Amino acid sequence: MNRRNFVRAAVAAGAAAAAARAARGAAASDLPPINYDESKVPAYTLPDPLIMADGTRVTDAASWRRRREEILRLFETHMYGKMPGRPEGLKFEVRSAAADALGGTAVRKEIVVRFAADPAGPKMDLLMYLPSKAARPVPIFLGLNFGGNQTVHPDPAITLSQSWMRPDKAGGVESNRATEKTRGSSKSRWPVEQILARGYGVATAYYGDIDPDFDDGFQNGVHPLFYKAGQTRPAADEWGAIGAWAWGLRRALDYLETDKDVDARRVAVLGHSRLGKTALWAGACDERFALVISNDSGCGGAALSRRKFGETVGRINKSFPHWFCENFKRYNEREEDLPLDQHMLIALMAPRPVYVASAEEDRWADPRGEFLAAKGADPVYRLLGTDGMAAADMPPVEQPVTSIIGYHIRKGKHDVTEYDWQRYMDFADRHMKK
Ligand code: GTR
Repeated sequence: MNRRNFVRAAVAAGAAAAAARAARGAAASDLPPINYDESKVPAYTLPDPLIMADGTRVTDAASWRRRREEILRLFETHMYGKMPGRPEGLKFEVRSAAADALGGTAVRKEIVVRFAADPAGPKMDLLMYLPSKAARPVPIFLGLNFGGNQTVHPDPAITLSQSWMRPDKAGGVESNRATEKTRGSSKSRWPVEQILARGYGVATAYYGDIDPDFDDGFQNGVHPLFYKAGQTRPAADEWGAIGAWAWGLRRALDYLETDKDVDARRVAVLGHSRLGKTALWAGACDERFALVISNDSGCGGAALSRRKFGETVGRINKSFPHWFCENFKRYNEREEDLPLDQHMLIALMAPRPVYVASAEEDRWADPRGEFLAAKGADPVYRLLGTDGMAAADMPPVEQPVTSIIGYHIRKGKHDVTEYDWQRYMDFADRHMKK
C-alpha cells in the first residue's frame, strides 16, 4: 500500500472506530445501571423445571424425558438457537502423532476435523495429550481455547494456528494472526502435566476455527455451510456463535468416538467464560458428554438471568450481538418474561454430573446467581434418584460442594486456575462413571 492509501485507510479505520465507540456509548447510556448490590436484586419467580407446559407435574423419569424435550426447545427457540446435526462431509485426518511428547510422558496427537467435503471449507484443529502410562482407553477433558492450540502449552511441536485471532494484550497476535510469541501464553489455564499425572487426557481446539468471534452477520465460520438456498443469515431461532462453538465441541466428540485410546463414554466437557456458556450448551444438547463443567460462565451461562446482577441480558446482547439467537434480544431488560432461566439449563445435564465454579472477585458473572442456578436444578436431579446439590446455601470460599451437582467459589478473579482444575479432577474421580 502506498503512503497516501495507507493514510486514507488509517483515517477510515479511525473514523470507523470512533463511530463504533459512539454507537457503543449511546447504547450503553440507554441501559439501566450495573447492579452489584444484593439488596437491589429484584424479587423474581423462577419457572418450575418440573411443571410441563400444559401444567401437569413431572413425577418420574419417563415424564422428565418429555419435559426435558420441552426445555431444550425453549433454550433453542429463545436463547441459543437451533443447531444442525453432524454434517455429511465430516472427516478426520491425523496431522501428527507422537509417542514421545513432553519428555516421554505423553502421547500428542493433532487431528484436522473437516466440517465440509470441500478442502477449502471450514475445519478445526484438535490437539490432544494422553498420559503414556495410563491404561487405555483413557477418560478425557475436552474444551475450547481462546488463542489457538499453541497457547495451551509451550511444546514447540504444536501447530501454530493460522486462523483469525482477536488482538491479545501481550502483543503475540499481529494483524489478527498468532505469532510464535503466543506459544504457551495460556498455559496457566491448561495444567497439562497435572492432568496427565492424574490419569486423564486433555483435548482442545481453537474456538475461532468454528466461528471467528466477531459480528460479521454470520458470513464466515460454519453457519453458511447450512444455509438453505437464498438464506444469508440464521433465522431468529437458529444458532449464533455460542451455538456454533457448542456444535464444534460435539464434532470433536464425534472424533473422540473413533479414537481407540480414548474412552468416549468418559468425556468431560468444560469451558471458561463465554466458552463456559458454550460447554453448558454442548452438554445440554448432547447427552454423550459424561460430565459438564462451567468455569465462571456468568450471564447466558450458569448465572440466573432474572437476578440482573452484573452482566444482564440487555448488556450481553448489545456487546455481543452475535452470540445468541436473534429471538433472545426480545428479552433485553425483560428477563422476567423469559420462559426459562439458567437453572433449567443445568437441569438438562441431569442425571449426569455437572460442576459450576465461580470466582469471588468475578462479580460481573454473578457468583451467587451461578450457585442459585445450580441449586435450582436440584429437584430434577433428586427426582432422578441422585443426591442433587448437597449444600442448602452458598458455601464459603474454597469449600467445594461435591454432590452430583458440584460447586465452588474460589478466591481471585475471572480466570481458570490450577485450583479450579484440581477440583474438576477430584470431581471427575468421584463421579465420572468407571
Ligand atoms: C465478557 C462478557 C462475559 C464473558 C467474558 C469472556 O466481556 O461480558 O459474558 O463471556 O467476556 O468470555 O471472557
